[in-house]
Amino acid sequence: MIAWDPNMEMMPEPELKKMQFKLLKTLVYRLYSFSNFYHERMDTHGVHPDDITSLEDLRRLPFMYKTDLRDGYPDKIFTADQEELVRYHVSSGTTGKPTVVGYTKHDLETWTESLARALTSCGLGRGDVVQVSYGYGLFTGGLGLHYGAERIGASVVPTSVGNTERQIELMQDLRVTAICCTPSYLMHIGEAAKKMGVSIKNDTHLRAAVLGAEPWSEQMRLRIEEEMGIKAYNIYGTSELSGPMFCECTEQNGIHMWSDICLVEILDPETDEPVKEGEKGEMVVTILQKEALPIIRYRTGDITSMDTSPCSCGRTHPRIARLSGRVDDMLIIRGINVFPSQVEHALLGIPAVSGHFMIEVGRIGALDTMLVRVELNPEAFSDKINDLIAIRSMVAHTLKNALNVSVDVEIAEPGSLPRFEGKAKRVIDRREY
Ligand code: DLL
Repeated sequence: MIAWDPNMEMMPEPELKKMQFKLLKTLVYRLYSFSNFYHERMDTHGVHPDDITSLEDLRRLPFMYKTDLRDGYPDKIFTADQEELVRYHVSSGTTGKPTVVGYTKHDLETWTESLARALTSCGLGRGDVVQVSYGYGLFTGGLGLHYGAERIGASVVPTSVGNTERQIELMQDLRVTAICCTPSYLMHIGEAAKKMGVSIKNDTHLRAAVLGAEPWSEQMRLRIEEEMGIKAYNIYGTSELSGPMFCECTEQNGIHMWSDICLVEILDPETDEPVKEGEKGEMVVTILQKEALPIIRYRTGDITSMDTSPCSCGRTHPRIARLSGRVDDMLIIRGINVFPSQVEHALLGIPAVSGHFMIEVGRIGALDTMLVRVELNPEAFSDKINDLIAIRSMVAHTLKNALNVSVDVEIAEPGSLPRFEGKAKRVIDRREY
């Protein structure tokens, strides 16, 4: 078994727990002393750093939500000065404002090391040629995996997303052995390759894929592995935690959550009580070592279960199961997180449209589609087709700007979309994973 950091990855559990407690205690004292946000939160919650006397006392600390980052936009809750920051990444917020994550040099180092462990645990290393087809830029996927793959000594092909035919040519010409991208983009690459008369299985050197950033199923894994003749590994992370960080090992039996980097709780989202091991609940994560944007008890919204039994790979860090859904209504469209509340927020800024809308999500081939049906106000509605076309393209433009993803727009007559008596159900998701 090859591990990137064997001493850490195979540290006996009691030692790991001791380390976690020390890190937690230090973190809480630091934040209470230096962060107004955390100081006030802890005071309001009636908890003082002295109250943290064991790992279990983590539960006494207040939760943190995505909305806290949005409210702190752009950097109000950072605990490092701007001069100490070496990177920003930005992801979708729940409404108008995105969430910004800052990184110090140390934060980037921890993130890169976690990815070096992750990629090594999928059997990759020096000699591999890794094509990074996650988006580069504000999204954490591209740059995160780029630095992780360089760290393990692999040769990186930084293709980012798009230009699919060229990606396939490069994959062949540079003898790419591993690809990192969303599962749906890999399926799309597979389809495009077929059209070009290229068999990924027979005409390339690809042997592994590191797939994440959106939900995918065990059936999809089997299909990808069979069709492409590769091993497909599940990688997880969120921008608030730093980006992709946690991954399956070659046992493909759960995602290892590095215990020196984070503390994981699985809670019943209704009662906030921990569920039993193996039962599903919302994953709540505390990042133990983060300088610029500390994260304590972050409600990820992701549903999974935990397994603390030893993994046959020898790693002692607990594993989470494949994610099985979200507690909120966040959608992931072509790798971009979209909240229906963002759609509503953007639409309400357009005087011609009423507050009634519906979202239909589907898939053509391997690519996600999103259609937003928008009802117009009676005053804005006209039977002149050109007027409607102009409104439609204006709405599509506004939504693209707000969501960072192109959507189809259909204009609906006033009064024609469903009205809801209880909770509005505005999203129809027809995708199969
Ligand atoms: O998607 C980070 C990432 C990049 C992960 C590349 C893996 C690979 P965000 O854009 O902030 O960050 O989206 C985070 O995506 O809360 C999950 O709901 C979903 N997600 C991420 N990985 C997986 C996965 C990146 N393996 C949100 N399976 C998370 C299912 C995933 N959902």
